[in-house]
Amino acid sequence: MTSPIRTERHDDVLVIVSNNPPVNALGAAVRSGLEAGIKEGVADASIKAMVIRCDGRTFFAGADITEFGKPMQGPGLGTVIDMIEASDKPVVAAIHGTALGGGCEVTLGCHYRVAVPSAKIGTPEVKLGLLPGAGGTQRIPRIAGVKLALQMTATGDPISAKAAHEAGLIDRIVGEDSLEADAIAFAREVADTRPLPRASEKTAAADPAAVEEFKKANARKFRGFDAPAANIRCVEASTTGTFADGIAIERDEFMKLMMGTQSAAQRYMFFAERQAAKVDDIPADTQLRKIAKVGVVGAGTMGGGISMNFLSAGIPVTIVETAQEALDRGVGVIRKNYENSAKKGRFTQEKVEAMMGILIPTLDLNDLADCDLIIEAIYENMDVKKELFGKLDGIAKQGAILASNTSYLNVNEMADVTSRPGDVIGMHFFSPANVMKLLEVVRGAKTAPDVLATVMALAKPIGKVAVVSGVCPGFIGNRMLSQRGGPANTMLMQGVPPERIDKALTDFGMPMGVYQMSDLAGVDIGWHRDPNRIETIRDALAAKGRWGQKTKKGWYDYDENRNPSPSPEVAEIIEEFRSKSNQARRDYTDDEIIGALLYPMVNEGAKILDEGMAQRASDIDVVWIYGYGWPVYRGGPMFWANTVGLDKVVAGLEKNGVPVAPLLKRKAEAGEKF
Ligand code: TC6
Repeated sequence: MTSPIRTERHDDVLVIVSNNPPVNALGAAVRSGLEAGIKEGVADASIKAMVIRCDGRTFFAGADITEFGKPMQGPGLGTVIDMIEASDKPVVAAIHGTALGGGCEVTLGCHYRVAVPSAKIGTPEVKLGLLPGAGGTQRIPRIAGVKLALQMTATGDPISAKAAHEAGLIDRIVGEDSLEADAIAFAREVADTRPLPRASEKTAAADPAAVEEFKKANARKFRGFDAPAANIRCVEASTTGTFADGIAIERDEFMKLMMGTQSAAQRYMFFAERQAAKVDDIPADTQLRKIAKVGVVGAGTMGGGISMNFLSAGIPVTIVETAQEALDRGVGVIRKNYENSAKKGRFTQEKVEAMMGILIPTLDLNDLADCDLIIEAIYENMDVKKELFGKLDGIAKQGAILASNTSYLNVNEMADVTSRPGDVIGMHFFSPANVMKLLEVVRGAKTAPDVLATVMALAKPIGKVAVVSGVCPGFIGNRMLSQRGGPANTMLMQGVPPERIDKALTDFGMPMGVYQMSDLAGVDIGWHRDPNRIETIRDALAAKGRWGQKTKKGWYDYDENRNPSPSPEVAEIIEEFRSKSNQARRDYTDDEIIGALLYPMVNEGAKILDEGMAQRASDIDVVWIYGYGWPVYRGGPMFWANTVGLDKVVAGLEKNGVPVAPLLKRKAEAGEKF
């Protein structure tokens, strides 16, 4: 097999080039090749300096994640980097694209770094539940200080070439189109400079105040995760001992994380997210339809949020409402959201104007005639939606895609009122639609393959993670969510207070509990609005005006700042219902609460898989991570069920009298996983 690494001689400079598509991951062959390249440069007396660069779209984007968890082949990355640094001839990293993780660490082992202006550099290992374990936690603080090292390693967010240059991580910004020539010229400039700057020989100054401030500022973000604290410990260690001491601590912390469930879950999610974009029965080279202009029907919360996704990506949007006032309100909200982001420094006011400049508000549905994709975001009523689809069928140009943002209705019924059911699809955005990353793409019975492929491909430029769902009530996410209401109510009736149920879920890592979510959405949603008809606890709360956060009381009482506290009135209402029922009191541990609420969801996930409504278990996990804030370090409900043990899940369901899905039962009996 030919090596992905080649060397090219430019007089007295040896250029070591990696060509390992798609992202130049540092797999075993790349590491061996790098080692050989450095040896060649060191041994050749006519070579005075070396440059490391990559072909293709990016510098090394990190270790090859597919090798993790398997026996190591070839030289370790840390060994290769140490060897680069030990070279007695200067080595220059020539960076384009994204120098990430191990790729960033390779640059830090080099004596010098040059980068094109568009390059980014970062250590995203924390997002895989890891840390930069090839010396990154020790070299970054020694070059750029503790503060930036904490930021880069523990948040994992990359920084621009400009910021890296200012911090000393990049020595020179070079021409966007002349990276190799400029890197070679730079290598010649420094060819005779001695001593060579070696990060491992520098010291990092302790900065306890910066560490404390950083921990405090990120406490909420890091809650539940193991890796950020490990990154912080390693960076702190860079200030207290020798480089070798720091490396020993880094190794130890790295191995602990690598063996743990959290990193396994986070690495699984990395591939799950990318896998979700693929539709098994549609070839990757399917010709896509061109989406240059989008129409959105409805300028309410959903329609506005959906429009923002396209405007932010530079795609013009025609937004339609039925009344001027509603249209003005919707457009006003979009502008306000953008201006708030501009105030926070996310982009400039000019960018706000540019995005608003490609938004065309109208009251005339006929203005959608030139749109390539039309998404309806009107209220959830099948008759109204069908009527709209009938009209759109008469207005939309040939080849336009007609999409519904419904969260549970049957997309096939909408498709069947048109003369072009192949062009109809579901695009279920999650609220707030401009923020939430999940897009459930609902494949109707007659949806054409190129329509599905086009919508799946569109997700990336608008910043969404798309998952295909078949047509079933509530699709993947809401269908599973609906399974936890019943068990939660049973627990209430057995004397478990709502705040205990919610706390078990938030301690598990969910952003909110069942009742906090109900208060946020509105207790009155779907309520029959007859205050005299009180059949459920929810009816009783709604009849008393306890509609949730919007009325400052729902399942909880809320203060001026929307801080919740348990409500004595709610406790009384629940007790009244409880005493009238025949339910005996039952104590639940937190684990039992979690089992009672989440095992039925896993059970439903198994049915969804068995029915072919989801392509794969990992797609279900992607839905839950990006649509409902399931803690990524637990890997989504199906991955989590594997870690619990499917036999235990089955036993828990049976104990609570829930019929077990055949697929779940089969897998548990066979000792298999999802
Ligand atoms: C590390 O370095 C630890 C070091 C310590 C060692 C001791 N490995 O995202 P895309 C695949 S940990 C293997 O769609 P983009 C990806 O699965 C690593 N495969 O492209 C996909 O495959 P598919 C730290 C990888 O242009 C294809 O490449 N580094 C890796 O949207 C294209 O990927 C990171 O965490 C990898 N490292 O984004 C960076 N990376 O086509 C991870 C990608 O079969 N990577 N693939 O589905 C990224 O963030 C992005 O891939 C990107 C490019 C920004 C580099």
